[in-house]
Amino acid sequence: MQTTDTTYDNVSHVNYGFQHEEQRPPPFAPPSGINPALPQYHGPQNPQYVHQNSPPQYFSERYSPAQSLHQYTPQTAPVNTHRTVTPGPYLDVNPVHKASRRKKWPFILGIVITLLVVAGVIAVVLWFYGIFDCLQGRRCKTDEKCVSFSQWCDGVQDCPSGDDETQCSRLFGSDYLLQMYSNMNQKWENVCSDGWNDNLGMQACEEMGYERNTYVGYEEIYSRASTDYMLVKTDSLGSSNLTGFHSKTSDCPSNKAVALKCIDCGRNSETRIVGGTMVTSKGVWPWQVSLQISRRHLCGGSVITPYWVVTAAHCVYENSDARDWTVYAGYLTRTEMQLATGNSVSRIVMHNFDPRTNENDIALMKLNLPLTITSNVRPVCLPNKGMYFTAPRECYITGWGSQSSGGSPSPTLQEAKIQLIDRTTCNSRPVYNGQITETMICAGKLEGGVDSCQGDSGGPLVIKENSLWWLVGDTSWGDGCAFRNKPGVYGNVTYFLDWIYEQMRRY
Ligand SMILES: [Ca+2]
Repeated sequence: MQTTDTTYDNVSHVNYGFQHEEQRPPPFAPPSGINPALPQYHGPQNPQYVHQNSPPQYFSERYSPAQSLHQYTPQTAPVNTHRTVTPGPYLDVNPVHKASRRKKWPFILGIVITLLVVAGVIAVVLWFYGIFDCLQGRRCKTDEKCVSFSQWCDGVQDCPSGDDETQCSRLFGSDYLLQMYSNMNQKWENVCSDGWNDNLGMQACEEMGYERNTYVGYEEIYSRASTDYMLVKTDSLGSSNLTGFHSKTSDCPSNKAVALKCIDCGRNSETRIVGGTMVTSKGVWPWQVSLQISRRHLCGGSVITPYWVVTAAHCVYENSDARDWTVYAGYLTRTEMQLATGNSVSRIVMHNFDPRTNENDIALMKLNLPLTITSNVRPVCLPNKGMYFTAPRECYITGWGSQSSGGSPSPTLQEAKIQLIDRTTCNSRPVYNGQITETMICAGKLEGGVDSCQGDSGGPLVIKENSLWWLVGDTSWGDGCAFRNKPGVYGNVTYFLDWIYEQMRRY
């Protein structure tokens, strides 16, 4: 980490980059663009009669449309016999006129061909979007089975691997509102605290991907986030379970929602020396870990549960064998770590990382044995849906990275206070010129001087909100270290939430 004392030029733009979740429908809600309505055919429904609604004046005076079809006789239509008007449907509509019948079939053939062409185009478009046989639903992830929208989150497993029922609850906002997806209303709804209990809480946490033994509890809070509540449904024996939910808008007598805490996270001991860059107390950043191979510090990481550590994908991209890695938690100096055993890794899960663009630079490490949570080893909070971190929000980065470009790793843990930089500024020509995608966040100081550097990779970018620390980013890349207009770029953890929970559930 490179830290020199310079004044930051406030960036006042809002960082919309972290708000994508709200515009995005839940993973199983009908995506607005994915199920296009069949294009309506606006051509003549019955082309033979197409002109009859607006016949030329001299016809309409004599024949109503019905009359012109069925009561027309040549002798009452002298105009046509003299061909003083363009021949066409006016003649052909006469069902008893043998000559006009023969003229009708090329016209019908033309219509049929047109319809076939339109149908062909629609088929190609549907095939192109891969939804040819799944118009009214969504495909299961693990196979090609198409499950209708009404079957998502209905409490019945329809996908062979059950993924239609796995992402039906989530935590919302910094006060941890529990929300469930209502397949009836096709939206997320708060859960009414009436009928709620710890057993349901543990079940909900487990379904999200947490271990039962990290469960903290739940609170009942008033919420204005939604006027609709999901209600706990109890069966005839009086027992309730998570799949028995139903949605009703006005049946929550307490008018309170469930706020659910699945893990005690984001707390630290605040003994930081203001303005200092060297971390002097172990409990200040208790989620920070050192990831090493053969006792060499290579990357940083953040503890999110006793079993799981978040790091950057580029750290493990070329060393993806879990057996090579050791995780050191609860240390400040590299000397201490030399004497410690550390924790072995059982699994590494890497996102679809692209080393060329640094897209999706996030990975997870699962430990063989869970970390013992102490005041020096604690998890940081994963952000919840609906949490917006906007520039120029104050944030902290920590790590044992080098203190200058190309330097060797720092012997002690360093910290730096920086600010979020909005994506528009970060993508501007003098900064990163369009390289910043929605999987990334920029933070640092545009005038340079303070930045993450080699060896900080994978480590935490954290923000304090509601008296808790939240993992907003994982250190990813940058052009040099602490150069002017080249701030640090971090993996956008908020963006990766669904992916993280999915891996925690799966493994
Ligand atoms: Ca289902």
